[in-house]
Amino acid sequence: MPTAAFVSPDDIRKGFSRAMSDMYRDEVPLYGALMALVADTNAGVLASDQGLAQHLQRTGEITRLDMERHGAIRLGTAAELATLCRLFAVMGMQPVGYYDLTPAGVPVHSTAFRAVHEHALNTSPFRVFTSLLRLELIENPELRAFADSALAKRSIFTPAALALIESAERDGGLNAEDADEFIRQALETFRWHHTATVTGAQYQQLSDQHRLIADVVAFKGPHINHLTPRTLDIDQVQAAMPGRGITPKAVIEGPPRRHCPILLRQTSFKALDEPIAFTDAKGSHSARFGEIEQRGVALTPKGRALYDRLLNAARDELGAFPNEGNAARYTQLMEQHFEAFPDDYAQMREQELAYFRYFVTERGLAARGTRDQPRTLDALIAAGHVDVEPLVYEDFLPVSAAGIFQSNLGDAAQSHYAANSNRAQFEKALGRQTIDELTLYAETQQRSIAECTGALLA
Ligand code: OOG
Ligand code: NI
Repeated sequence: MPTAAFVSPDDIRKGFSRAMSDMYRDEVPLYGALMALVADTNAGVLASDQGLAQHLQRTGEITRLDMERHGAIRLGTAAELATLCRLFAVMGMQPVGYYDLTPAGVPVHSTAFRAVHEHALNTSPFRVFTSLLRLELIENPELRAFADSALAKRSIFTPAALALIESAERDGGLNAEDADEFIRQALETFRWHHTATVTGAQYQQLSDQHRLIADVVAFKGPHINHLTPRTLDIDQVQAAMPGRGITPKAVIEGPPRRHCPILLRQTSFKALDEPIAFTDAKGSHSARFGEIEQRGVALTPKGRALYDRLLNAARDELGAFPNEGNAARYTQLMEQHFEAFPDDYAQMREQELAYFRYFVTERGLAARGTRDQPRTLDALIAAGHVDVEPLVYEDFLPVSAAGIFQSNLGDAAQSHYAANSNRAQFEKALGRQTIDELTLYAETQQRSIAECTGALLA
């Protein structure tokens, strides 16, 4: 029997997220500069936009904004993914969504580990985009065998981390002392290594096959490759980046700028070239980059279908991957096509394009039980007894992710893989099913409706 009370998984995640951010800031100073820029921009936006400040207050997002970030790692084997899934479970993070990046020429498939309940998300929204390399896509059999054996030799978790995962699973949690130790030990898996496990020539061979394959196979562990803060105005940050010595990629991924932001907009700066000691020579490797993002309302399947259709139409008309040369035209095409997407929360709600949360107002409470109190949700909203707030998107976008991968792998030549998307194979490696993100949004929306009707109409 445990002697001390367990620390909640949400608090372990919060502590881990802070520890990861501190480690990354020490290792990549430009990340510190980006964090400062985002903090300044967010403070400016909140000061000038009272409405937005109030809305973030109501949903609880205001308290999580400063600590909100996501990271990304790339794993080499099914066993690594399965153990990582158990490690994240100790922090209340579950695999949400399945992303196939092979159509974009990146030989991985991925999920996002994150908290799933709105209360847990407000305590710490920390997420990790986690990719598994698809070794079967390496065409050269000798190179594939070499990659296989290099990965089989490494062990990316410390013995103490493994022991603490087991005790958390066995006892149902960790006490304060163990939780602190768990955070220290888990952090080791994500640390950067200045030494590679292969020779310079082997690294080159792997890299010639795909830069990402070298990034996974040549190192002791899956170093965190970026940590992304959330901004309230991505265009402002993008414009201010050069002034702080940061060069952003040419286009912002995701939807165009709107009054009512939808889904997710992201931009990044290029990976740094960092010195590496191979087993026989000195060289360099680039993997770590910086990214920022702005989050908007989560879309229903109908809204998402409209988003995908408009995005594809704009890209088809551009006729090429967005890049420096066609960035202005791309922005223009995106704005033009997205005129077909209502830029108004009330319309999005009426047309069932997005998810919302509902909150009881003071007026609603005061009118409770009175004779002419409205009896339906729509009537309660119209009477000001219930407020409507957009439900924030917590996940990722495959086309955007591919754009981020590509800009940082610096791959001019796009590779194409014939392989099909393979969720079943991914879930077999993971040791469980991934959670459907749309179900989570629908549940959060439903809970907030039940709270309102429970408080006002019961
Ligand atoms: C992950 C790239 C995807 C995002 O925010 O979409 C990503 C990686 O480069 O490992 O982080
Ligand atoms: Ni990212």
